[in-house]
Amino acid sequence: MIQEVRKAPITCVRTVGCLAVLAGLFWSSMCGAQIQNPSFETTYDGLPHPRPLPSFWYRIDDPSFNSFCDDSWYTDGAKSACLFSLPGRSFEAGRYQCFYQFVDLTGMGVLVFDAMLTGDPSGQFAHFEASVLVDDVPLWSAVVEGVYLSQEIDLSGLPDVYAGDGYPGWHLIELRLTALEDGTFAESYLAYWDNMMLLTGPRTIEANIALDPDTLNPFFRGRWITCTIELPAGYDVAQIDESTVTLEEISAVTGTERWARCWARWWWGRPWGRRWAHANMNRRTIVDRDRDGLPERVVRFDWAAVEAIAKAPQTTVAVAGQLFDGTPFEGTAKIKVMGKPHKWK
Ligand SMILES: [Ca+2]
Ligand SMILES: [Ca+2]
Repeated sequence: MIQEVRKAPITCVRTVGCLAVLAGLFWSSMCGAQIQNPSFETTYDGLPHPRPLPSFWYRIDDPSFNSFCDDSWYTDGAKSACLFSLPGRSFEAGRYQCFYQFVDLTGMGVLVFDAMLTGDPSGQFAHFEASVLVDDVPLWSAVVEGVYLSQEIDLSGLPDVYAGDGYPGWHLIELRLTALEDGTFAESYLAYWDNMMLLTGPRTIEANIALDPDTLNPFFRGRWITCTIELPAGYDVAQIDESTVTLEEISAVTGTERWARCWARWWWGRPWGRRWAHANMNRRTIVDRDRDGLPERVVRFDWAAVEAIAKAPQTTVAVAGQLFDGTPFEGTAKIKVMGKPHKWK
């Protein structure tokens, strides 16, 4: 149960104070480019009520919210940080409470964290939004009950200087719980945060995967499952390194392999034929089957190998790989598996 804090109303602290910024800069400059207390294991007794709060994290309070660190949920160490709404208090849309910290993100590519949204006592999260902001811009948010593990925020596009502080490389990371509507709610709504990490490598690109066929029929077995890989706008599918593409543990058979050579076999043994066939096959491995303007790369997987790992009635499989510059991508697709009639079993 969430115990309401019955102390004097909190004065909202809505200014990012210069002292706080300088203190953060000073401390972090001693410790290098990292988030201080990223797993929320280090706490202090905070006001307005003695309650464990995360050390090194500043906060903006609101009298209708509260926050703490404890062991009621965590994914790393033995504690996490929690922002929550107080039951019975009135809210206006847009009001929030947050933790924030200035961090030197020089050379960092990805911010990774775990989060969990829940309600007390029913367990159903509602009316509020949990979000992670970088430089006051929400780059991740959730409004649905659940556990969110290994969430990633791309930091690679950040400008060198955040206008809010003016120090090159330094940026504001903020965890926030915001009311989405006006109202008074009998339950408390909680957002937990834990296990924040900064990674220097590129983020994993979320790929859109389609399989053909996407349904396996026990009365028919083909040679190949065709897979199209679509990347978000700004990424070039021609940069996908075919040799790295896998469906679970199954390696892709790619455009320059035997399946693609078959149709061009006549050309294969002729002068210039092999070079022509390679060029033409590579062109043919880029399509736009869903006609959304984003090209897709075609690879194939061995039908029998996929059939061996697909379980009825449906299996979700991960297709992953890398671009030539090492940037990883990953996406999932569902394979339906038709059951055999009873007399066949
Ligand atoms: Ca922790
Ligand atoms: Ca497309």
